[in-house]
Amino acid sequence: MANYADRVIDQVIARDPNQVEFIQAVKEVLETLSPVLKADKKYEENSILERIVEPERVIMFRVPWVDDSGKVKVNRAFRIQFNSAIGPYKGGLRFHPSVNLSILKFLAFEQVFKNSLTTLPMGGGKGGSDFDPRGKTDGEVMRFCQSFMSELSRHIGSNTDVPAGDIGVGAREIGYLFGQYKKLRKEFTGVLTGKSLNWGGSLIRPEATGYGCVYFVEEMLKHNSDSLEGKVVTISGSGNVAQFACEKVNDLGGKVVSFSDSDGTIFDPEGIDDEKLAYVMDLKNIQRGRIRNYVEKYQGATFVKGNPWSIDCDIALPCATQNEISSSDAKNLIKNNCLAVSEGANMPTTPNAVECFQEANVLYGPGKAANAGGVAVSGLEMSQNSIRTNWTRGEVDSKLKSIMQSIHEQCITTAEHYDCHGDYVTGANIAGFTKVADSMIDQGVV
Ligand code: NDP
Ligand code: 2IT
Repeated sequence: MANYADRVIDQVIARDPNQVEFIQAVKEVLETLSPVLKADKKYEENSILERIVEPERVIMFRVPWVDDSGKVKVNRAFRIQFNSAIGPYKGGLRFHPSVNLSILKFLAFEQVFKNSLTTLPMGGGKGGSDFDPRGKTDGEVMRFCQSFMSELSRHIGSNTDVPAGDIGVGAREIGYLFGQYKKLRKEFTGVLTGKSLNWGGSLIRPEATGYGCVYFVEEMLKHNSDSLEGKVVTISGSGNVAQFACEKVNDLGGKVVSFSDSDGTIFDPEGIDDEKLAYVMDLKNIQRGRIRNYVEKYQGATFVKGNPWSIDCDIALPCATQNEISSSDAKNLIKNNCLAVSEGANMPTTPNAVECFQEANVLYGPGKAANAGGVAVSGLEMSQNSIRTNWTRGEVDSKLKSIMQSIHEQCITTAEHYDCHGDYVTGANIAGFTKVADSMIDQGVV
């Protein structure tokens, strides 16, 4: 008879055969849990896997809004409240035309284990809509956000479910969402994170995911008696996570040579220093332009279609989206002697590509560990809101750094404990899982 994890994977596939991203994420976690499931039968006796793969609640709703020409548009939106065993649901909102139930369930499932690793009391959730903010005016984005929140506000709260940003949801969107929540509920609470500083946001939250991803790779290198100093780094994406990953690599003496978006990649062999990064931040965040504009300003750089994974590098930081490193990309990176991969994005590496990295002994930091800095500082924003205070930049940054160090330590010691030396995937999955699973057992069948 198939083992417990395989049987539950089969049930998930049978139940939702079309949810390919969700199935991928479930397999990735469950396939690494065998050592702990074998060592302690309580998980199987309590049907923990059957319960942990099923969201506690899925909310799906219509978002009608009016565009600038007066036409009524309709988008579809979701909030997946996946697991609240260790705290209120917590996780971002994604606005992107590709958004569907499978993608949000995979993201919410990942979030459960990621949040557990942060050491903070947060359950897992995710939400979003197939709305495409690209090419929309501020007024259109505002009306969409207001309509979205008119429904979502019934389902969230500072002690029940606290959304934040993700792809397509940044400071502008969080502002419009917060304004509408406050108006409808007549309360000023920490119901969203990633808020602006003037009205309850935390210093370092915008930087946190990118900084955290670089702190994580720094820990992996340190653990192998190496450092970021002088390393050539490729980064994909050019949004929030990519920008602040670049800033921290520069800080720590590395050289970033690429950014990308869904149109293609810019390669700057001279390195994207802080001045060029300031240009990219203005281009992407204020002008809302495309990354290809970079080569008009900096003549030494080139623009190519496709992703950055054929560029020579010591370190790769995928910071765009899921499944952006295929096995042939992984083979390219390995051929070019890439030492380490730290995932700023969620599930950017396909399962075959993960295998390639592990076989080639590339240091591979999976997203649920490497990009947990964002949600960790969201947790710190919730704490500051609750006690009505603001910590300094230095205070939040040093807490972020120690959380990333603790996540690295949990990965290493858990992998070691189960005889999987240096396997960050197994370490992260088992460490994230046991805290949530044990809490579910404590709380009974709910
Ligand atoms: P942004 O919206 O700020 O930036 C997203 C970037 O990724 C853009 O450059 C975008 O290019 C590119 N991108 C998005 N979709 C695709 C695609 N299908 N193909 C190629 N490029 C694409 O989002 P974030 O930087 O916040 O998020 C990036 C990743 O990091 C996501 O995987 C997200 O889940 C993850 N993450 C984010 C956290 C956060 O705190 N923001 C926390 C943890 C993880 P284009 O403009 O062409 O779409
Ligand atoms: O994927 C993620 O961890 C996020 N988008 C951040 C979630 C959060 O609640 O800050």
